[in-house]
Amino acid sequence: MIKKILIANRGEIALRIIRACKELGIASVAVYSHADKDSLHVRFADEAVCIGPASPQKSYLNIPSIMSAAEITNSDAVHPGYGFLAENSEFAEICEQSGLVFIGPSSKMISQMGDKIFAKTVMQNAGVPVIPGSEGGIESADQAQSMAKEIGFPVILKATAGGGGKGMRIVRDQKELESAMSMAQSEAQAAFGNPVLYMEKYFESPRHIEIQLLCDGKGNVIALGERECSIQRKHQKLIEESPSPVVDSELRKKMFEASIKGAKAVGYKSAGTVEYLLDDSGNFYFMEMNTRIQVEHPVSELVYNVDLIKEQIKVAAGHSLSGMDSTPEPVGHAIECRINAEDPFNDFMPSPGKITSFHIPGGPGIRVDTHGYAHYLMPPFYDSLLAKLIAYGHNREEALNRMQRALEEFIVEGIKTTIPFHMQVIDDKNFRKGNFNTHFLENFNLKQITN
Ligand code: MV4
Repeated sequence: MIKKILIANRGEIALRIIRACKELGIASVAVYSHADKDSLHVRFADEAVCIGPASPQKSYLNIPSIMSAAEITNSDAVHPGYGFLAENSEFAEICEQSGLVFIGPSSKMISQMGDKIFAKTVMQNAGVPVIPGSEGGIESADQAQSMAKEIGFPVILKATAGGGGKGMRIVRDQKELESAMSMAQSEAQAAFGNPVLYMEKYFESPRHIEIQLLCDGKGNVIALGERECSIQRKHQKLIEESPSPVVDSELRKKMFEASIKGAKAVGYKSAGTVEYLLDDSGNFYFMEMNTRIQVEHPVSELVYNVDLIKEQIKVAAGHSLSGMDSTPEPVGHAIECRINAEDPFNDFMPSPGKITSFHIPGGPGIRVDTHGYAHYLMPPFYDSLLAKLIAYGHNREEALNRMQRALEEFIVEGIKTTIPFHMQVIDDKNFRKGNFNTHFLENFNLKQITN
């Protein structure tokens, strides 16, 4: 039984978790930094505890402060959201040791999947297709040269402690390899405290497709479709949708089978996501597994008619998923635009500050997850996500048409946002046709508009 959840996060995801708690009859505790004292998560939670100054290191990443807040409020579980401590195995371990339910997988699972080489190896052993490349880490420049010769250029170097694109290097021929290796190693050491790299065949124009899983840790695994996440910029996703315009029921079935096999092999529990690259021939390859709830979870919720946060809390409380269809069919189409406080006409520069006017769209098929409101001061200390605008339709075209009109209804004044950028992408011929890959935004010609 979970009676009170401390939410170790802020922003829209903290609100999202509070909503799930209310629907389940569970009390919620917000934690907040000095910069967030006027935030909606503080107002909507049943209780709120200040955990430190604005700096993330001193507040949302401050484990002793968060543990104290859990103790004084008599919380019996912690929901980490995404980012911050969500994939910090030490935090999960401290929760486990203090008898607090960490709403996520075990600390051991987080550290195992956090080691990308280990994750690839266990998935490969479970029969999941993985990106061809080194087995294990790279141990020397000589070894790297012979590996690259075997794999064939171009190759990509990745940090085993990385993920999401940090510390990666594409290497196109053997004379670049040694210097690329030493640069990637230093970057990895600086960013993650671990210099170990692995090597993969570099795919020139893949799609990024991920499978949403929900697992009860008792052997029941449900696959809640794929998300198409190819529209990204500097490894930040900007638009996600489900289903993918290129995944048919045959490919979906294969991706489900692989993902379920992998999750069962590692004994996964909680919500999780398996990331794949998909090539032009319809082959998919495991890249990494995310052990958290993700920003883009709402598109899966809409097409599978499920509340992923409530389900995540229920399995953490020991509920079983037995008797449920492990591969349900998608109904309709959902697409999400991330509305960031950034200036798309100035290299997506962050645009924090006071929101002077705020009007959210509505009507059929529209969902907005946001912590914004009129007169809210968007702080400069955290990520720039202000709102997730999600459109649902019977099919992709209806979802896109709803998205377009909802973007037109959305009013945010006082700061710059990515709304005008999204309007142009949703209008793009190739985007409309579903004809894009991970390089779409590199080649996208954003029309300068001033207002
Ligand atoms: C790749 C890849 C091609 N081949 N791996 C990994 C993290 C994700 N955010 C991007 N990643 C990629 N991994 C192999 N084997 C292409 C990407 C990738 C990418 C890589 C470098 C620069 C920009 C990129 C944009 C999208 C995807």
